[in-house]
Amino acid sequence: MTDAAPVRVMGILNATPDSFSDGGRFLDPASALAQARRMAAEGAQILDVGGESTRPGAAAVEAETEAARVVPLIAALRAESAITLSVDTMKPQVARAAVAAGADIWNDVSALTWAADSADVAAELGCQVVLMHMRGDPRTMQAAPRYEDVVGEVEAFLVARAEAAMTAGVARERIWLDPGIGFGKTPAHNLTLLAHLDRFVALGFPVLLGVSRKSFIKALDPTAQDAGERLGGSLACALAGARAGVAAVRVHDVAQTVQALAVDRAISGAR
Ligand code: HH2
Repeated sequence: MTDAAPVRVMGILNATPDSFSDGGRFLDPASALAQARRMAAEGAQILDVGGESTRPGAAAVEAETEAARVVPLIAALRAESAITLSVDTMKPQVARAAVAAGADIWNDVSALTWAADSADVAAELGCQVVLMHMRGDPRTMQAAPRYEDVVGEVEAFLVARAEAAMTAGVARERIWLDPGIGFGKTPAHNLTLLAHLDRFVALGFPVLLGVSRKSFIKALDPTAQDAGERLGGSLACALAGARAGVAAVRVHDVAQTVQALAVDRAISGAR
């Protein structure tokens, strides 16, 4: 039997016109709600609702526009379900409104660096917080990223951001870490991080891994030019995460990921 907790699956719901893989599909509230229900039925334990794309080169969105995309959706989901809800935003004012509407987690790809008061707001909200590593910002991050030691540098950044959050008053047990696959990294950097996920797990915080359909997969399979053709690579990464002990994987393809993780876990349990 395996004794580690099963990996949780976080379903991605992008209420945006321009996300790299599902942009425009769930901007309309009825289709967003239908997708959320589908992902919950398929076994997602967390839903991550975003209103601003963070794909390389994405345009920034005003807080009011972003809040208008995500807050009514979070309120509607909270009214009908007890599922854990996460809001994917860098902006404290959007996080504040989302938590008031029922979000449990603030997933911040800027690791509470986007605004001067981000860490204070996170402490005040008392929600869980995901601190993700990114180099630069989404507009600039893929311009020739360089590291001497990508694992060590990402690790040092995440430890520093966790300390800053705790200094501001965020409780240790509310903090998650995420190495930020694809955020200011070459395909080789992403693979090195994926090969050393145990280093992040060893820091003692739950680790979130977001790899689903990301473009580094096409560096390994040039036929996978479209994001929708990267399921196999996404599942391989999810299994690597599970074996390294991550707490959750953030995915577009919930049913397939739940099945792959269940089979992998059953094989481990049969040893
Ligand atoms: N990746 C994306 C967005 N948010 N959050 C965390 N914690 N970790 C990630 O790896 C991560 C994230 C990018 O993926 P997606 O939401 O599908 O696309 P877009 O940013 O274009 O909306």
